[in-house]
Amino acid sequence: MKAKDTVKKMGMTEAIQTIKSAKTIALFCHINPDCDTICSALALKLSLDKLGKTVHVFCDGEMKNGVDRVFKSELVNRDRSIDRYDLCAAIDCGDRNRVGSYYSLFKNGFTTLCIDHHKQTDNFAKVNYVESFAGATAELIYSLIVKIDASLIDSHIATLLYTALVTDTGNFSFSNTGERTLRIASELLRFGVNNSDISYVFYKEIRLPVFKLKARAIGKAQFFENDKIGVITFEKEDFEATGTTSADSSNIVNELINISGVEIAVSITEVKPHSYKLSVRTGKKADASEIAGAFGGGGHKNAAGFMMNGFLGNVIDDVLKVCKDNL
Ligand SMILES: [Mn+2]
Repeated sequence: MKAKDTVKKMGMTEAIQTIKSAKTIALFCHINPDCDTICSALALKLSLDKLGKTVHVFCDGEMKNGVDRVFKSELVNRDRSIDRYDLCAAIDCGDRNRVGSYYSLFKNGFTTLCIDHHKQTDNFAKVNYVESFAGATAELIYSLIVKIDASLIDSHIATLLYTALVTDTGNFSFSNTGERTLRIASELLRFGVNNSDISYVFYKEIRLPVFKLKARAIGKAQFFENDKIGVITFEKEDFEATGTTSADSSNIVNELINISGVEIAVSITEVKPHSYKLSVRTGKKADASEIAGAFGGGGHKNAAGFMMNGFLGNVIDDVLKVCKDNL
């Protein structure tokens, strides 16, 4: 336990020093933002605002999939009144490309910081506070805020951090849910977080059009390699028939990985003609980040994503080859 504790604190002290000495701070979320990147950045912003710092949040991407339900989008500040921040911090970004179009602004900072929990991080910032075993970047953000001044945390900040924990750990069910994840979650509940509302919004509630999309997609799911690989596809006609958009397909792949015996589940969503967004979920054996990595994408061991172009049949063939090698 001692050795692991030493590793755990790597970068944290330096991260706190850089934050404390900066007056102007820009926080950068990753492209295709999820709750962890957005809620972590906003929780840090709202905390540092209380210390009188000027903190702007930048995000190259639209808020969707319920992210917009837990915070006010006007907090994501896209104004460019400051060219050079004292500190630029990338939140939940496993590599520099995840910062997206704001990367030039990021690297122009007097100093740069990366706060993250992804495995393939390339230490692209001057200071890197990275713990790949953390359940969510929000765990690191919580630890930072507590170290800076625990009294900064209020119910709104706690709700943001709790939401990030819930969504990045699959409602505390993925293997990345650690002892610390649950301890932090329990500490956050003391601030009046409505945990059952958050679980309902992200894990139970479904709109009727999305329910119909799900039924359609599940109806045409295909299975390969003795039913160890499941593939689900969403094409333009599926969205048109149900009154949904490609954003509505995001979590349906989880239905496939829950089938006993399925080791790899892939969802293939048409985002524009001949352009597909792929999401991979894996069971105990396969590594989703390796599969995504083969196509230039990234993620975690059990959940990863990437883009592919071409005809749907070829996309399925190409991804199946890599999946079979990973079984
Ligand atoms: Mn994350």
